[in-house]
This record gives sequence, C-alpha cells and structure tokens, in this order.
Amino acid sequence: MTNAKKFQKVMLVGDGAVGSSYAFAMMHQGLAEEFVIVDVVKERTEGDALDLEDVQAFTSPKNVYSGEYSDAKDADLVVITAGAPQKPGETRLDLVNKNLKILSTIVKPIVDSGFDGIFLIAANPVDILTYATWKFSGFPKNKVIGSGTSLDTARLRAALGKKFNVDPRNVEAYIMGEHGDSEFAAYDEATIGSKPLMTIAKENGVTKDELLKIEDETRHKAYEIINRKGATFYGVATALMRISKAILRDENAVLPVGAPLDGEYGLNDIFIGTPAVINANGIESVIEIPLSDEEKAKMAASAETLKKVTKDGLD
Ligand code: 6V0
Repeated sequence: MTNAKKFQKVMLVGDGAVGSSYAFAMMHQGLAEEFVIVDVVKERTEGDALDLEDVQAFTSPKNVYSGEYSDAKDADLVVITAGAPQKPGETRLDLVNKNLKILSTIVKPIVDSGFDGIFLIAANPVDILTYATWKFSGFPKNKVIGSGTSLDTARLRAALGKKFNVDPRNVEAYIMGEHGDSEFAAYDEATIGSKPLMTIAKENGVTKDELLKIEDETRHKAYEIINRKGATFYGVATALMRISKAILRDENAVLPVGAPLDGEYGLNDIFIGTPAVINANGIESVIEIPLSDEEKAKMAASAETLKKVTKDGLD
C-alpha cells in the first residue's frame, strides 16, 4: 500500500546553480504535477519556468511557474537551496551566519502559508540549516530532512566502483557525519554484493592507506570542483531529486540523508548524515549502522563540531 498522492506539488526556494539543476532533474523524472520556483531574483525564476516548459514536450507536461511563498500552502515538498555558496578557500561552516539569516526569512512565510508537507534542505552548512529549519518551523522532526551526506556517499560509491571495477550502485558504503570536513567513510561495515569491502580490498591488494586516500579525496572533492568551476551542482541536484522521488512515491527507500538522531550512535538533538528510511512521511526511521569503536568516536567528534556551531549560531 502506498501513501503517494495522485496530484503532487513541489516548491523550490533558491533558483541558483543547485536549484535550477534540481528543477531540470525533476522535469526529467516526471515527478510532481506542479512545480513552483521562488527566489529573490524574480526574473530568474520567470525565465527558468519558461525554459523548463520547453523540456516538457520531451518528458511529461507539468505546471511550472514562478511563485510566492504563499503558494506553499498545498505543496507536498519544499526544497531549500537558497543561500550563499562556498567561495574558493571557504569551508561550509564559514557560511553559517549568512545562510541562517536567509533561511529565517524563508521558513516563516512558508509555515505561515499553512504548508504541512516536508522540508528538504540543501543550503550549507546543511546540517546546521536543517536543524534550524526544524527549530524555525516547529514541525515534527520526521518532516525535516537534510541532504546530509547524500552527495558525499555518491562520491564515495563512484570512487570505490572505479577502484574495484563494479557498478557504484552495487557499492553499499556510506559517508557518515557532518556534510563537511569532519565526515568519514564507514568502511568497516561497507559491502559489495554482501561481501565486506575490507575483505575485497585485501584480496585485491588494496591497502588501508589507499582506502583512506579515497575517503580523503571524497571529503575534499567539493574544493577540487569549486577551485575549477566555482560551484558544484549536478551531483547534489541529482541527490535531491533522488530523495524527492522517495518522498513523492512513498518508496521507503534507504538513503543517506541528514536525519534527526534520538539516541542512535549515542547522539541526540542533532541532524547528521546517516542512512534512513524515506517515504511520504519524510524520515520514517533512522538506520543505525553498527559502527566499530573507532568509527563511533569519529561520529561523536563530527557531531561535536556541529553542536559547537549550532550552539554559537542559534543561541
Ligand atoms: P547560487 O547559484 O548563488 O544560488 C543561490 C540562490 O539563492 C540564488 O539564486 C539567490 O538569488 C537565492 N537567494 C539568496 N537569498 C535568497 C532569499 N532570501 N530568498 C530566496 N532566494 C534567495 O548558489 P548554489 O546554487 O551554487 O548553492 C546554493 C546552496 O547550496 C549553497 O549554500 C551551497 O553551499 C549549497 N550546496 C549544498 C550542497 C550539498 O551537498 N548539500 C552541495 C553543493 C552546494
């Protein structure tokens, strides 16, 4: 039995590089009958709505338009990508004050519209902004989702797929923790075709150091992209589309997201990257990976980094 509604509406807030790439991905998937775009730059949302209409002759007809926060009233999903992006040399946490301010001007009018759907947050620092969206909205925790380590996990799987010459979709490995510099790869529980990754690595002569190098490259890939082209957007846009699909189609899909913890990994009062079951209710449940002691310590350290910023930024 699925709880997926027949008519579905999505609002995108923030029509920049990430937002417009997400809108394009959503058109290609034929998801949501109505798609409304909001940004402080109105010409851009109007232009993008017209441009996206041209995609539909090849995909499926949708009502795509430039709108206002009041249009969120009957939306099922609001995706927030509005905010300043990282400049070369800036960390995600450097963005906190700027983007918290922007976020507070977005969440309130959306809640005031009567919106009762699910918030999906991608603007950085995403774990902090996801937590802030939960606080600003007063919504139940399951209805606020962060993109968390979805992009980072995709990057890790692609790199491991390349290393071991397998389809990345068959690599069951997660990047956990903050979407940022304190994240880590949960290698000890990772598998390919149900076989432990560490065993496969040993059999193929791949050393722990090589795996740690892949983890490090995954962690720093955003910087490599930003240094070359100024921004990263296709990967995160596709991750957002995948999470949206799980919500709109009520999939019960297991995806890495920024999820609220309630005792899992010994942590509370935080949104952080972990696998979770995603469906029409938002986060149906968090899947707690049985981390090794070393990984548990990394998760705790990553949470501590976020908690410090949350405390300074939101108090
Ligand atoms: P961008 O291209 O500058 O787009 C940002 C958009 O937000 C612009 O169109 C702005 O006009 C708009 N905006 C700014 N203020 C407001 C406001 N008050 N109300 C409505 N719209 C507003 O940035 P880009 O699209 O590259 O990045 C957007 C955010 O996504 C940044 O915070 C990035 O750091 C973040 N990313 C998150 C990733 C993730 O994995 N979660 C990955 C990449 C980028």
